[in-house]
Amino acid sequence: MTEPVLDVHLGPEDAAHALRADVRAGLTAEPKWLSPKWFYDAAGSALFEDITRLPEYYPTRAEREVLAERAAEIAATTDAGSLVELGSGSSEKTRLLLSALREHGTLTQFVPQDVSVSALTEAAHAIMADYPGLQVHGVVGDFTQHLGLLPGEPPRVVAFLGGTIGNLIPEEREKFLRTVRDVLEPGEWLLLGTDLVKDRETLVRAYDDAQGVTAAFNRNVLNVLNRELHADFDVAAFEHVALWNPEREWIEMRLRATRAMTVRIADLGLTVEFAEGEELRTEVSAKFRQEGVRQELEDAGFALRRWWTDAEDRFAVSLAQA
Ligand code: AVJ
Repeated sequence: MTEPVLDVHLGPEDAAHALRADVRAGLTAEPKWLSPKWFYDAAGSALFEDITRLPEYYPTRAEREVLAERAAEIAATTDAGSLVELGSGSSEKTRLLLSALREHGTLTQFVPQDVSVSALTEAAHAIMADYPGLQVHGVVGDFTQHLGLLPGEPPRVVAFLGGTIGNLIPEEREKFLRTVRDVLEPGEWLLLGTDLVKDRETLVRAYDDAQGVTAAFNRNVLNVLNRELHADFDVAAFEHVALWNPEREWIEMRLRATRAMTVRIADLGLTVEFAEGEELRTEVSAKFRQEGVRQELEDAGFALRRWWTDAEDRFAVSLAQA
């Protein structure tokens, strides 16, 4: 069997270095924070998969509905020669797109990008098995850092799905969109998934489900720190918090210390104090409006060509052109 081509821009040492720098910055800041990047070890990725199947967590289903309905139109509008998927892993949605693009007849290459070599290799093999003749060229890297070197037969469609752009704060978003625009040639495409602003109840429930899966996902980041940095967080002593920030229009996930604690992060030579009730921010998940998305895309040099939502207007998929 043919092997997928893999470009590796990010070795295990880079990830370890980034984790250490990030954790030191976040845990010595006031208020304390951690990057959502570190949720996704094997256990965290499995918990996220569980989240996507929760009754309260509508974004995955809503986005899938839009893609299922619009995949053929995406193919016809873009004539894509390659599909580049940033933060790949959402294999089911990828297949909706690949199938429609293959059917349309223009697609020769799939370029999945992810931070994890193992996830990428596995996904690449599965796709190659199901799409004979499709060239798969994986890129191991961080989508906020290694976009300069995106391969792909033109015209490329860069897909950034799931609403993951909402995990970036506005300044990071601006930089990210600019970078994507700069690696594309005029006429190439960005397919962007964004969760939409809606009533507080629906939003908070999606991030604080009845079964406590999101709570487990949130706390798991402390397991990651305990294992990777030899920290001694008492994970059970932190409570899951999800709240809607109406000014910023984003959901914030936090971990609240239920008692005063001293935590040692051995690999950083760092000791961190938590007061009882102190909250550590672990994620922002921004929600969007059409005019905001249009403006951010324009500011980055894209033109919004299509805007599609699910039947309940919960989630949007934008097709923008460089
Ligand atoms: C995969 C980043 C889009 O922000 O909704 C799910 C992650 N966090 N539940 C999101 C997540 C809590 C998810 N993204």
